[in-house]
Amino acid sequence: MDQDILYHLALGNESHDLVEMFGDIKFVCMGGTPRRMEIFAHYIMSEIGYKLPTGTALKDISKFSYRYSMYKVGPVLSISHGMGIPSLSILLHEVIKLMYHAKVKDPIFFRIGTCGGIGIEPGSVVITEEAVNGLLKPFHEVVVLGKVVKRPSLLNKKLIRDLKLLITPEDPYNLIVGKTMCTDDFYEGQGRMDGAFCEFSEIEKIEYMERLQKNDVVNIEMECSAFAALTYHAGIKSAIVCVTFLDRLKHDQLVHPKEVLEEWQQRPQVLVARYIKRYLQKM
Ligand code: R2B
Ligand code: URA
Repeated sequence: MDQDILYHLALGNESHDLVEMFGDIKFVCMGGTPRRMEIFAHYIMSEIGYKLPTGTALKDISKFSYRYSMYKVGPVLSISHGMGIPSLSILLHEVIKLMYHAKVKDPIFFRIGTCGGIGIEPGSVVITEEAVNGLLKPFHEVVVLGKVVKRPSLLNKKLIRDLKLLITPEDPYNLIVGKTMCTDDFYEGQGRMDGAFCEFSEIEKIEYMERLQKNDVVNIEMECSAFAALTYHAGIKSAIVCVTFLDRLKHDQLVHPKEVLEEWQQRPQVLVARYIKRYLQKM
């Protein structure tokens, strides 16, 4: 296309010099909320010792899309993807095209997120080894021209191993590498009884959670299948690192205080920042 408008990012290849703006990107980090990704942008800036040009401040490049937030800190992009597969999928299409227009070679994509754990201590961090859909299959399915298109939701094994090695004895949490289930809903779709509707019993819920556990699912969130499948389809190395906010064998509601959840949310950021820092030091 001569003209490509990346509508949801408020960018375009004719309106912006995308090579000049993004040509040096090495890492794309995504997470659900604009606030978390702004905090990550500031954090990664101090971690990699990046200095903004004098007289400038970190700014939300996609502010005028009113959809997603995007911050650039040297070779790192920090972008919010919203909740669920549709929101993430729109963003990934446009960010993959952005990388292409900017002539970026071999970027690494991370999702740094939150999730519900199954039988693990809240505050634990999970690196997704395998992303499965609600039917426990390692695929992302999307209807294209009235037909189901099935794509494998695969993640980079070496990246998973390298991330796992970055935990230190001082880190106050468990790091688990395991299977993550992706759902299209936070309430009924994740077997919660506290939504506006619930048409199953507590026994059925517990049986379901135990079935997930028997199938080695350690956490549940709402984007992993699409994130893994679309990055894999594009030939982009990617990994998913999420902190668990609760143990779904015990609770449906998020009972921990906001300050505790905020502190936990930093854990995936710290691990991914360590990876980025080491990678850049080796360059
Ligand atoms: C984790 O948290 C969100 C729901 O609260 C969703 O985006 C996800 O995957
Ligand atoms: N995000 C989810 O998708 N589920 C949870 O239980 C917590 C965070």
